[in-house]
Amino acid sequence: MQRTNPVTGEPSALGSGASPAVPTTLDVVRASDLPYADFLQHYLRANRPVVIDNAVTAWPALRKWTPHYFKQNFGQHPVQVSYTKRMTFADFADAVLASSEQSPGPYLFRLFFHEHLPELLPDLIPQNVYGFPLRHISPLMPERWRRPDGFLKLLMGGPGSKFPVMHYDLEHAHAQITEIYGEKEYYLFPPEDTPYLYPSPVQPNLSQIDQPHKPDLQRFPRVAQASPHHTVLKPGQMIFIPMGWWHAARPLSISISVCTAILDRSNWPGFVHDVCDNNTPQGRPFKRLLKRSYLQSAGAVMHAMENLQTTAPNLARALVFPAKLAPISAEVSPEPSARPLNIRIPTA
Ligand SMILES: O=C(O)CCC(=O)C(=O)O
Repeated sequence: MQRTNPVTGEPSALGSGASPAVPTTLDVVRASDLPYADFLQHYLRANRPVVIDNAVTAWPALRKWTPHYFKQNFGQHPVQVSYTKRMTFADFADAVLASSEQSPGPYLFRLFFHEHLPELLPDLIPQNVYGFPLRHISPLMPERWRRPDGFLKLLMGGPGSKFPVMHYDLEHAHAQITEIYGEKEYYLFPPEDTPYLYPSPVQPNLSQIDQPHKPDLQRFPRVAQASPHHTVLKPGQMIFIPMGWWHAARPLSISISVCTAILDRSNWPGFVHDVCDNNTPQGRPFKRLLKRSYLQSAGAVMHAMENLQTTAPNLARALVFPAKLAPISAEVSPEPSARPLNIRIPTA
């Protein structure tokens, strides 16, 4: 008898005698049952993915954003679709509307709001409290990573399209993606599955498996030993993707969502290692040492400020500066979305 993938219902890859493991369905937790402190403890700091239902309910974007809305209101605006592709929003929206499994259209993943379309920011207020970017906000962060919006960007595509490649995020970033319109499917794999996921020899955070929802087991037999996790994200839901977790995303219908990065004590050591050791050209050891020393000291100060706010909140409030140097939640931090940041996002 032919085996089928229990999620997609499609035939499993043939010929290897193995089939992909049955995906684990990701936990879905209602926002009303998940105080922010619990999210930090049970998911963010436990490096465990989760889907939060009703993470945002009041965003005007939930009522307004469709491909037609963007076409009518921003049609002539150029959009950076991918690293190499730019087109008008009208052409992009038409391509999304025409996208199908047989003839996939483009998938937008490089449109940073503050840089390209700050006019849309008021539609994302109030901010998603679970997507609070934490240390990205701190004035102690070097400018390159000081992003009170957590690198807020727009993701959009139609059926048949997909985020180009299964990957894990660089710099040990945690990610959160909030669905606004339509449905998008995610496959996630934990960091310990890396040996089974065929990392690219050139860029090891990218997998060579092109269709994680129905992997070709003849080309990629080891994937049968991996532990897929699965969900379909719906409007108002957010997925939290912890650092190092491989993820692949594909719209099941026309899908519009937004994405941010989160940096805190849980991913700080990995972040410091990546930005000081992994990405720095050889031959500048002194500069690297200075950068590492600065980030380690800044991390220690932020840690102390964060601890003070949780262990002695009244004292921290009276002192004022702990929340300024290292705000621990959206409650103690100003809304970032209301004002353009006037920043350039590095393209490399
Ligand atoms: O398209 C998606 O939902 C995934 C986005 C993502 O993984 C990324 O921007 O790194």
